[in-house]
Amino acid sequence: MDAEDTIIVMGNPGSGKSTILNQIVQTPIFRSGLSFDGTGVTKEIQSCRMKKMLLVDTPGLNDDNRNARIKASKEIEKLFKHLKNKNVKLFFVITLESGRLRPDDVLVIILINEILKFESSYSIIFNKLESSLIKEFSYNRSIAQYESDLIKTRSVFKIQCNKDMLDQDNYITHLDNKLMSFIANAPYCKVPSGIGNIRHHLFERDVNYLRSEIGKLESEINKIEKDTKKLKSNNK
Ligand SMILES: Nc1nc2c(ncn2[C@@H]2O[C@H](COP(=O)(O)OP(=O)(O)OP(=O)(O)O)[C@@H](O)[C@H]2O)c(=O)[nH]1
Ligand SMILES: [Mg+2]
Repeated sequence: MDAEDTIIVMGNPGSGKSTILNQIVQTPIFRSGLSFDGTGVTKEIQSCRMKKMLLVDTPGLNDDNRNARIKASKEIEKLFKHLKNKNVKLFFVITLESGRLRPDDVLVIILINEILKFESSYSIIFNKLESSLIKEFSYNRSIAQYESDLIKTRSVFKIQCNKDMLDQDNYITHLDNKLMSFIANAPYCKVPSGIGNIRHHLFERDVNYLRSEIGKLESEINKIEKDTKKLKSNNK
């Protein structure tokens, strides 16, 4: 074990990465909060030392803004290049949508594991979970549909949604000791010496695909509206 644990949080914008780190430090060192311009709050790697831990915050990877997405990828690549051959602890912070994993979050896990050569162990923190899901939700059960052992992990922690925190900036609440012991017991991942590029364009393809599907739906709706108008005027 290294003298100092390097704790890296990763994930998509708004999942609560910076907020979690602020709870650990009990000070709003990492900027967190609502985004008003549709792009992530954390733009660059930010770190802070605390009690034999180096806490590292990263920008949300799949930002809606293409330039921010590219910048976030470059920042993360730079971080891992800097940490080459080191043992670090990697935490993906994820939120659910109607009790389901979001494909974007799964893609983040896959793309980061890809540059780490799929040899790493990592942890997942489910954040902002509805109380009904705290017991029921199982990561490995929901990941089963992806039919890949590469994205399985046993190191999972769930954080219940804190209603007081909703849309707050730099909010600090009491620190959960269970979170601290989860972090202390989380597996290490050895960063390889060669770090490739994050294939961030895969997010783009998804967005473009969605755009084209939305376009198709819009023209179908237009056609239905026209046909309905025609039918109505024929019936007059
Ligand atoms: N209700 C609730 N809101 C939360 C919780 N955790 C974080 N939030 C809110 O979610 C918003 C986004 O949190 P951040 O910590 O800035 O998210 P981030 O992952 O660092 O986002 P980027 O820096 O944009 O990548 C903030 O308004 C937080 O107050 C939680 O447990 N419950
Ligand atoms: Mg942040």
